Amino acid sequence: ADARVDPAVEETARAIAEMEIRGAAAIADAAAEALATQARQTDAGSPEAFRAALRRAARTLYETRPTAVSLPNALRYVLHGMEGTTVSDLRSSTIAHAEEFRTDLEQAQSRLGEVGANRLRDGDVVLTHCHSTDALACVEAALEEGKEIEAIVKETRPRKQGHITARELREWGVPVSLVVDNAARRSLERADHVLVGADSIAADGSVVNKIGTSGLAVMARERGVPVVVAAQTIKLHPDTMTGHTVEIERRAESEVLSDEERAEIVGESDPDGLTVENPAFDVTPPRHVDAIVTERGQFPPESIVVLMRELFGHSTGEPWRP
Ligand code: RUB
Repeated sequence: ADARVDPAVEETARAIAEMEIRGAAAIADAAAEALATQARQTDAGSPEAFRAALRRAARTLYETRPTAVSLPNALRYVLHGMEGTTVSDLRSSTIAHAEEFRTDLEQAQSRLGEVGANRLRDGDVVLTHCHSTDALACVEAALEEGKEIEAIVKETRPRKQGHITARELREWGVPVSLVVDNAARRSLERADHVLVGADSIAADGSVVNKIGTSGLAVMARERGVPVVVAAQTIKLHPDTMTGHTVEIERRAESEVLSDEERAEIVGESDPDGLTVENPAFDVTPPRHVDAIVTERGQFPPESIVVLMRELFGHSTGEPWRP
């Protein structure tokens, strides 16, 4: 009975934890791929050992980052697809489900893009935060329809994911103004939409996304600029239907402050007197969100729970528990 986690799964987990693989959709895709690899590589002698190996792999992946619900949703989808009474049946059903998940993910994103593109008019300026493949899918679809789109891209400290967004938009020929995060309110003067992604969406329509999204949404409301959240349904957080909250990841001080910078601030004072808070995400309340764009159409945030019940009514709890 070999319930060892495959080295390739460990490597995917490391890459997610260290943000070489990042963004909710990419994390879900990599996790499903890793489970398929685990299924292929496990030389389990019994169905029980096979199941145990897959559950351990899922747990290893689950423990990397806590906020993007696409990760447990992906793990649950693949593990629930593990069917059969022999190792060989379990293996093939798991691999098939992982592949199905990954194909669906890609198709959902392109359908979502077409829905989101309907909101964008020729000549519009979108203001983005962080890097979201779901948000960019809306821009891409609009471009394919022949619309001209411009972008104001927030740098997104401390990890500067705005650079990834800017690079992708430039590849598509979109004119990009890169701005520091502090320029958000001023930049809203010439924005037609705020367009962001999501890591998790709660049952009340709250949107959990990169830190800074909620402040941006408040300012956009003040300026009368609509806030559009592009999020495939795997971003819906089923546990929030039963009152659980979404855990906000806190990341290392080193992302914000180098050792030298710390030493300079602290000087001769007690080093414990300086702490760095580095939450990676924040919560935007539904009243500051104009629309959630999914592959199933566009929803006002207050009614997203209907979709959540339909799609995830029975899937809550830790993914490796039946
Ligand atoms: C990424 C982030 C993105 C969402 C959506 O945070 O907040 O907006 O994950 O991305 P991090 P996508 O860089 O910390 O992972 O639409 O690609 O799923």
